[in-house]
Amino acid sequence: MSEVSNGKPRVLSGIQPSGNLTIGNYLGALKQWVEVQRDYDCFYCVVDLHAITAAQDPEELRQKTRESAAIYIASGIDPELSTIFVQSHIPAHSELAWMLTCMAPLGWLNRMTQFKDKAGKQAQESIGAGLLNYPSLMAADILLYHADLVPVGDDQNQHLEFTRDLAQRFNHRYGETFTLPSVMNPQAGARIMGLDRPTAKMSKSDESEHHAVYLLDDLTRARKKIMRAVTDSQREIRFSDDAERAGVNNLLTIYQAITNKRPDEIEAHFAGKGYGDLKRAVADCVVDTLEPLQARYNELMNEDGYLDSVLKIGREKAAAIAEATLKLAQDRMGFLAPS
Ligand code: AQP
Repeated sequence: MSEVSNGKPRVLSGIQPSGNLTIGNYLGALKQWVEVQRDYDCFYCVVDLHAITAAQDPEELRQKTRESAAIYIASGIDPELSTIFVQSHIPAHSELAWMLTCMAPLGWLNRMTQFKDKAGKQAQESIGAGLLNYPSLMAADILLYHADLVPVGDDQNQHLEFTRDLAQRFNHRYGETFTLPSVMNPQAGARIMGLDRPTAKMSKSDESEHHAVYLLDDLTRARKKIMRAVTDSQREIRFSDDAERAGVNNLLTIYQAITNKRPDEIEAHFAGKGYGDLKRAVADCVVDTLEPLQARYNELMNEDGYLDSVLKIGREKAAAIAEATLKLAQDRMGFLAPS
């Protein structure tokens, strides 16, 4: 049931406004979103319903939601080409999520590594049920739009598999209803690691000061964080899967993802150079990426009414598609239509 609009297959993706967006979010998600928007009918949402799977301060959540939408545009998402909206503005996400939650086996949910990682950091009695059900909501986000492709960092691949399995289960039980989506990871940057702990994924909710470069970091501060990144006691600058060399590998990956150069070209470029040279080169290309993004972001936040109008148009476009899919799924499941 893939829906093709203007002859283009459809893309859907989102980011949680659960903190300050990082260069991990940019390289794993936003950069690919921009790259596909001419060839696909793209829907990009700020997934605030996902953000509340961890406690959020209400005022901060509201502010981060607007901030995230502005960052999407400042990163190069063109509202004329792509549909940008806020997840909670479309009630169909919550409604379909409940229907899918009722079909999701507990065994599948319990196997999700993101759940195990996040739940593992909390006392058993304080783990919210939303954290466990997160993948059913993500499945609803994707299936409502009959998305063909979902561009994400590789930490989300297991949730994509879950979405496909759940869609198949629904289609098998109630008849063809949902499109099975495919995952799309970037060639480089699918998993950017913490600058202070290069064996852990860079996360916007990590509280350590030198863990992540945020997209809205002051440029001097961003540069400092990279110059302080953990490396190792060796000298050679080359890509490696060795855990002990994770810091250098991470810096090279950031460089590769931003410059789009080949690994062999990059290794040749740094041959005979030191870690200080590598860090300076990474800091330069990160700052060159952040500078125009921040300038555009500041303009957008000062442009009265523009962001709200983008989100209003996005909501209307998204709602029309989401509501039609929800109605179909409700009908298939046997809900009595209101007269
Ligand atoms: N470190 C990363 N490297 C590459 N891609 C990443 N993404 C996140 N971190 C990295 C990608 O960014 C998109 C949005 O992620 P999300 O906000 O929905 O949730 P997340 O994956 O849990 O990201 P965070 O930053 O770690 O958030 P918190 O700390 O709130 O849990 C996704 O495409 C993700 O793959």
